[in-house]
Amino acid sequence: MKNLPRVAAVHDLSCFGRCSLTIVLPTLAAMGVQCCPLPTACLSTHTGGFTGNTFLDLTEQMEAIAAHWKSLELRFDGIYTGFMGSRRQMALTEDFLRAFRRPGCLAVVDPVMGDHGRPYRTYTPEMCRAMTSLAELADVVTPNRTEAALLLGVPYEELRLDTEADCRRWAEALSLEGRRSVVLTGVSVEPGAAGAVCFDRAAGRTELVLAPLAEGSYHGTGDLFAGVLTGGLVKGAALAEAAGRAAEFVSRCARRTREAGTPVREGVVFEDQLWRLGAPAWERPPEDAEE
Ligand code: PXL
Repeated sequence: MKNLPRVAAVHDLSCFGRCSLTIVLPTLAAMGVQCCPLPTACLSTHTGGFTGNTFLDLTEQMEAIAAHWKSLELRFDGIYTGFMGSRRQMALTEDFLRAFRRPGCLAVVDPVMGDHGRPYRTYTPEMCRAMTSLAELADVVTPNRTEAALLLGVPYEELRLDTEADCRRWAEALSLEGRRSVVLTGVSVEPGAAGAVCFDRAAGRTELVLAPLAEGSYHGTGDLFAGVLTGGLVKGAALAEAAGRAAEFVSRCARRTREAGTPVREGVVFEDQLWRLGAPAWERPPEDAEE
């Protein structure tokens, strides 16, 4: 049997309130991808909707873990980066990408910086500049509208995603002249649908992927989207196919969360939907097909 694809996930561990590693680890595992966390920080909760959270900075551990992994000559099929606790962590993550990136290893940078037009509470302008520099090393970036505006240095109000032409224009503007692929989320160009616009550098094509619009906005949906996207890409899916699957899954989980009526800050409910990400019966090895 083939080895599973292996992804290093540079992200925080927020112990309550679904986001980052509490989403990414189970999601990648459900997709049949080995996820190796490189934790940036340990928090009692995420920083959106909770106050008084603890914050243990793991910058030094990041360096030590990366050094040990280097001595073990570990290889990854993908490196996925998300929430960062400090500017120094972004520089370390750049070093990590340079050290572990080999031909065939895909770097997905989710430039986590903010939402709804505002940077997150812990993100300074300096950190946003460092994230822009980290994102320049990516094969694929996955900004939301707020993050796209920060990456491009344009006012949030100017970066509108209401028409297909607008979506294409901004996705292509984020591609660094075609050097990186872009999945710009938060696109809503037709009633009742939401999704992403994808610029695929390999195909030189820009495509919209849409899923049924789910009312409400829950923590962790960006991390869930980027996790499913990364899993799909390291398993060999084309960009728009992986993004379409991610949009569909996030939409389904958001609808399910609304039905459950859980508080927004507790995050998107996804655990009982993970089975949907598993291999379909026709892709399972014959000895498992009956199970
Ligand atoms: O989902 C993004 C995210 C990740 N990690 C932490 C956060 C947030 C958003 O608020 O606070 C710690």
